[in-house]
Amino acid sequence: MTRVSIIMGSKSDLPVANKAIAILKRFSVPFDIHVASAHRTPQRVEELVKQSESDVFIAIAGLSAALPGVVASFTTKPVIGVPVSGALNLDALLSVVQMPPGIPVAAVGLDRGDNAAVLAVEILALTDDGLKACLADYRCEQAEKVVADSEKVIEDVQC
Ligand code: RP5
Repeated sequence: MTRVSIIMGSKSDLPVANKAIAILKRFSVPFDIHVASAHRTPQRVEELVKQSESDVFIAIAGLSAALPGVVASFTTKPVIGVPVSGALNLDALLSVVQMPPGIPVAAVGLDRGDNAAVLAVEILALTDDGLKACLADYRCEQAEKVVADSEKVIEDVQC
């Protein structure tokens, strides 16, 4: 059974989705992924959301980026929206962030499919101690990398 459903507005959003996929695979979270457009295939979006068994949705879209909000309109499960960068950037970002009251979308930064997946894992970890422990390890790894990077920079500068 899938725990996270990724829906992207276009196949061209795949590089952003791949960042989410890498994180979900790292945490062994079962997921599915579909292309469905809020404007071009609204009925397909509705069907995918209503039929999904997942606990969390990640919706990825650029330009007017209605997809995360439309996904949220069809479910009371958490929806994480990922705005995709383009010529303007603020367009997709504001579309994802500026939801009307009562229908929230948890927005991450431009192209941050990775953060969307980490947030999805954090939501699932609320009721999963194994995932909670994996997230703690992940935080430690990130801290160790920063320290290692610092030591490398100091070493390079001194050469
Ligand atoms: C959005 O328009 C998609 O999410 C994509 O980011 C953008 C461009 O779509 P394509 O022209 O690549 O299909 O709906």
